[in-house]
Amino acid sequence: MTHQVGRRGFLAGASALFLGACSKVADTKIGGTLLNSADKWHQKIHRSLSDRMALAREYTKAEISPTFRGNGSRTVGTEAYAASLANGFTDWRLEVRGMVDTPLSLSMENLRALPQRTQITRHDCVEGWSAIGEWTGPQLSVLLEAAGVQDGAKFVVFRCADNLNGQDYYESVDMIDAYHPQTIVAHMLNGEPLPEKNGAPLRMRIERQLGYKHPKYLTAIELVDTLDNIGEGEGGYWEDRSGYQWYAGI
Ligand SMILES: Nc1nc2c(c(=O)[nH]1)N[C@H]1C(S)=C(S)[C@@H](COP(=O)(O)O)O[C@H]1N2
Ligand SMILES: [Mo]
Repeated sequence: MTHQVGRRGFLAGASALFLGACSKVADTKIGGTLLNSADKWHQKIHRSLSDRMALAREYTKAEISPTFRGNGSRTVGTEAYAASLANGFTDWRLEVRGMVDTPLSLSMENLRALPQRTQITRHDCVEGWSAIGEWTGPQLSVLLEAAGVQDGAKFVVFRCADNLNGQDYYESVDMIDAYHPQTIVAHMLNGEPLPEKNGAPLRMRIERQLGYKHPKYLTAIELVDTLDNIGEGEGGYWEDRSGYQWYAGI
C-alpha cells in the first residue's frame, strides 16, 4: 500500500531524521550496507570507500554556464505530460517503492517542504560537452530514510516518464552513490523550476557520475536487491543498448 503523505506528517518525519543524523556512519544500518558493498567493490576495482564518498568539486555562481543544454530527451512528449506542465506539476507524484518499509507517494509540495541542498557542479556528457549549473533539491538519503530501506536492498533504480526509441529511460546506482551527500532529487536549476528540456519537474543529480547517470522526468525510486529483472539487466537505458559502463564514476 502506498501512503499519501500529508505535508505536516512528512515534515515531522524529516526533522526527526535530521536530528538523528549525527551518529557515526559505521554504527548505522546504512553504514553497514555501505561498508559491505564497498568491500566487494574494492576487491574488483580498487577504489576506496573514502574516495567513493568524496565530494565532487563545487563551483561559484560566477562560473555557472550561460546556457545549460538539453540532451537526450528534451521533453516527455505525451498529452499527460503537457497537461502536467500546464498545471505547474501539481499532479506530479514521485513514488518511493520496492524494498522499503513505507512506500511513499510525494507531491512537489512535499519535496519542496524538505530540507534542501543547493550545489553548483559540472555536468560531463560522454558525447563531449560539459556545463556548470546550480541544482537544488532534497538529498536522496532523506527520502530513503523516510521510507525505511529494508535489509538486502543493494541498488536504487530510477524510473522516468520519457520513452526513447521505444524504451523507457531508467538508471540505477549502488547504495554508496544513493547516500552520497551530493545525490539530490533536483527540482530547480539556477534558482528556477527545472526547465522542460532539463527534466521538469524532477531529475536526479548524482555528481560523481557521468551525465547519462542523471535521470530526468523522474517518476519513481525503486529499491531492489538485483538489477537482473530490470530492463535488459545492465542497470540503465544506455548500459542496456550501447555498452556504456554501469559505473561511470568521475
Ligand atoms: N529521462 C532521461 N534522462 C536522461 C536522458 C534522457 O534522454 N532521458 N539523457 C541523459 C544524458 S546522456 C545526459 S548528458 C543528461 C542531459 O541532461 P540535460 O538535458 O539537463 O543537459 O541527461 C541524462 N538523463
Ligand atoms: Mo550524455
